[in-house]
Amino acid sequence: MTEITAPKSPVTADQFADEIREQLKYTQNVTPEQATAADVYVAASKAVRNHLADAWFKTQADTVNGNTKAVGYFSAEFLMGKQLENALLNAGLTDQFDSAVEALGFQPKDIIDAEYEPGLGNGGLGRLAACFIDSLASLGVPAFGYGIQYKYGIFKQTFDENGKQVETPDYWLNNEEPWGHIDYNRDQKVSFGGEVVEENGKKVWKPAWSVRAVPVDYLVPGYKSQRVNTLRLWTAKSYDEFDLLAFNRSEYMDAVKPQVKAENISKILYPEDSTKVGKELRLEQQYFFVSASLHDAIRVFYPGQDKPDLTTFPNKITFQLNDTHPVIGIPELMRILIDEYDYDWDTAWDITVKTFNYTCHTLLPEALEVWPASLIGELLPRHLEIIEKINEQFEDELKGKGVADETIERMRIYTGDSVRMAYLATYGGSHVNGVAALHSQLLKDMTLKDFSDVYPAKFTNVTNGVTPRRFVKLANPGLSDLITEGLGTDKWLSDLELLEGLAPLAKDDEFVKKFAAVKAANKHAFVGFAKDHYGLDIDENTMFNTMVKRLHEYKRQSLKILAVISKYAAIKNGTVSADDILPRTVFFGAKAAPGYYLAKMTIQLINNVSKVVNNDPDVKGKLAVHMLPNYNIEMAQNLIPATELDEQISQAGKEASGTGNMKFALNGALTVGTLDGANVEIRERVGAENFFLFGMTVDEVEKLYADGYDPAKYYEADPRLKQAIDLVANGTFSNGDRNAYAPLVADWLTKDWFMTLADFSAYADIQAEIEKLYRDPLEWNRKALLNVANSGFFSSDRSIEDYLERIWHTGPLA
Ligand code: GPV
Repeated sequence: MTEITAPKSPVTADQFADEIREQLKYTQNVTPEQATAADVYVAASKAVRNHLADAWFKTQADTVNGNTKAVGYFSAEFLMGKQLENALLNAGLTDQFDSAVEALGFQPKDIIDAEYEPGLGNGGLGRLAACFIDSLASLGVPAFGYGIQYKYGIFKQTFDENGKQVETPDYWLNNEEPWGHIDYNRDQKVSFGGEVVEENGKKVWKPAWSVRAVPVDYLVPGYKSQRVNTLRLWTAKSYDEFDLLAFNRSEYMDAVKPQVKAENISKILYPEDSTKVGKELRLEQQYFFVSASLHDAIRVFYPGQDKPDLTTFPNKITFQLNDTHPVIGIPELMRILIDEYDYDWDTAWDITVKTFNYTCHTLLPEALEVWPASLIGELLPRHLEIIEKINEQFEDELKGKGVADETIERMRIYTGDSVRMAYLATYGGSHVNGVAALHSQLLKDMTLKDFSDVYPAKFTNVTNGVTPRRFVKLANPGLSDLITEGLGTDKWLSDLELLEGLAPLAKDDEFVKKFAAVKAANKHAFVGFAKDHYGLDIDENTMFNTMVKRLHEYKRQSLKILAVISKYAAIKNGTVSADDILPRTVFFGAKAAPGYYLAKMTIQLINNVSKVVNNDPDVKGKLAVHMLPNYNIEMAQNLIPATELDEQISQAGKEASGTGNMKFALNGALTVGTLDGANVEIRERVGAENFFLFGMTVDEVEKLYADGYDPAKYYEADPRLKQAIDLVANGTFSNGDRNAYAPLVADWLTKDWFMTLADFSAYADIQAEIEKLYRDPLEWNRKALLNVANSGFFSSDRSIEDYLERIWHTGPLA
C-alpha cells in the first residue's frame, strides 16, 4: 500500500498569485490587467482545483487498493452552494487566496461573489446530500456522491406586479463552470425500452434506444483531512449526433431529434419537493444515473477485469439510497449481476441486499413514489420482470413467516398495477432509516409499520445534521471567531460537540454581550445585503424573525402570515398600546413547486400583505414583512446568522426532520416551534426553557383527526383568527377584490388538512412570551448562546458517524 499522508501543497500568497496569473493567461486567455472579477474567479478556482488534484488521486488509489469499504451516496439532488470559498477553507488556502487576490487588485469578497450558485436540488434533501459528502471527506471516509448534472437547476424565482411567483429557467452553465471536469473517457451506456426475449433459456433484454452517460467529476475536499472524494454527476449525451439521412433531406429538425431526446434526460431538475409526480422523464432520469453509477462502481473497484468476483462487491462499497428516487438501482443491480455477469438469482439477491440501504425523508403518503407498472414495463421491461420476481419471493417469505394474507396484500411491492418504491427499498436493502428520532419512530409505527413488524432489525434512526464549515464558519465568521476565543481553540470545526464548552460562558455577562454584538453586526450586514440584492430598506433596530424553507401546506407558512396579519390588525385598531408593540421585521423565503396552486397563492398573499403593511404609516417602525425572492444557499448563509427568531411551525408529525432548524440554533437564533421532526431533539438538548414550544402534539393531532376536525369552529372561537381571515377574505390584501384568495380562505375554513387554525391560538399566545424575553437583551442572548453551546450534536459529522456505526459498518481510510 502507498503511504497514507496525501501530498500537502504548501503555497505562499505570492506563489498562489502567480498560479492565478498563469490560469488567467493560459486557460482564460486574458492578461491580469484585462481580467474581471469573473475571470479571476475562474482562474482562482482552477488553481485551487489543481492544488487538490494530488490528494484526490491519492484518495482514489487508497479507496481502490485499501480494505476500507467505500460509501456510494445515490442522490437525485446535491444542493452544493457556491464552491470556491468552501474549497479554500477546506484546503487551508483562504489566507493565501485573500492576499493573492488583493495583489491582483481585487477584493476577495468580489471574487467569491462572482460564482454563480449551482442549484442542483430543491431543498432539504439535496442540501443534506451536500452536507454529507462534505462530512464524509472531512472524516476521511472514502466516498462517492452519485447524481445528475442537470443543465437547468431549480428555477429562479421572481414575483410579478401582483405578487405572484414567476419561474425562470436557471441556466447555470451559461457561465464558465470551473469545478466540474467532464470525463468523456469514463462514459457508460444506459439503455431503455424494447423487449425481453429468451435465447438459449436465458432472458435477454433487447433495448430500443440508448444514451451515453458521461461523468462530470467534482472534487470534494475534506476539512483539514488531506482527503478529497469525488462527486460524480452524470450528463446525458446522444450516440447519434444527428441522423445524416434526415439531414440530407433537409429535415433539419428531425435530424437532431435523437440528440434532443437523449439530452433531455439530464436537462432539468424536477422542481417538486416532497410531492412526486410519476412522469416518464423522471423515471428515465432515475434509471439513467443509477445504472451509470452502478457500472461505474464496478469499473472503479474491478479495473480491467472481465469476470470480476462480484460476491466481494458489498465489501468494496455500500450504497445509500437518498429517498426513493434511486431505488430502481435494486432491480438494476440484480439485472447486472444476472444478465451481464451470469450470477444465479440467489447469489445476486444476496449481493444486492447487502449492498443497499435506504433513507426515508418523509411521512407524507403522497411523497412515497409509486410507479405505474405499465410505465416501468415500457421503459424497463427486464426490470419489471425482476421486480415481479422479487415480489413473488417476498410474498413467499412473508407466508413462510406466518404473516396474515391481508397484511401481505397491504405490503406487496408489485400490485399488478403499480410498483411501490419505498417497499422495494425496504425489502431490497439491509437498513431503513428515518432522519430524526420522532420521524424514525413514526415510520415504524405508521408509514412502514407492517415492514417494521416483520423486519424490526432493519429499522434505525440517523438524525440529520449540517456542516459547521459552511453554515457556521463561512456563514458567520464573527460568531466563529467568538467561539474560538471562548473555547481557546478552533477544533470545534471538526468536533462540534466542543461547543458545550461555551455553556459556562452564558453566565458571563461580558461574553454574552460580545455574542449580542456579533448578532447585531450580522443584522447590520444583512441590511446591506438586502439593500444591494433587493433594494430593501430594513430597520436593524427591530427583531429579525425568519421563516425560510420550501412553501408547503404542512410547513404552515399560512400560520405565520395569519399571525402577522393579526398583529397588523391589532396595531391598526389600537388594541395594543404603542408602548407594548415590539418592532419586528418578518422575513419569508420560499419557492413553491410551479404546479402547486395553494402554495403559489400563499406566496401571493404574503407579497401583498407585505405591500400593505410596509406602506401603512400607522405601523411604520413597528412591523415590516418581506418575501425575499429566490431563497437559496447564498441567502441562507446571509440571513440565518442575522436572524433572532426562527420559525419551525409544521404540523406535528409532518416534517421528517428539518435542517434549517439546526442551522438557526447553531447561529444563535431562538426557535418558536412545534414538537415535530428534529425540533424535538433540538429542544431536548438546548433545554425547554430556551425554546418556544407551542401547538398540538402528534397524538393530539391524531385524536383530532379521529374525532372529526372542523376548522370553522376555531375561526369562530378566536377573534384574532377571525379578524385575520376576514381581512384576507374582504380584499384588504387584494385592492378590494374579494375573490383573490377565495380558494385559500375556503380551504382554511372547510378543510385545513394541516390544522393551521387549530394551532393558531397557541401560536398567537406564545408571541407575548417571545416579546417579553426579547425586551431583556441580556437574557435573550444568554438563551441564544445556550442554543449554540448545546447544538453541537447537529453536525453532519455526527450524522455520518452514526451511519458508519449503524448502517455502513465502515470508517476512515487508514
Ligand atoms: I421526500 N425532503 C425534501 O427536501 N425533499 C423531498 O423530496 C423529501 C423530503 C426533506 C424533508 O421534508 C425534511 O424534513 C428533511 O429535513 C430533509 O428532507 C432532509 O432529510
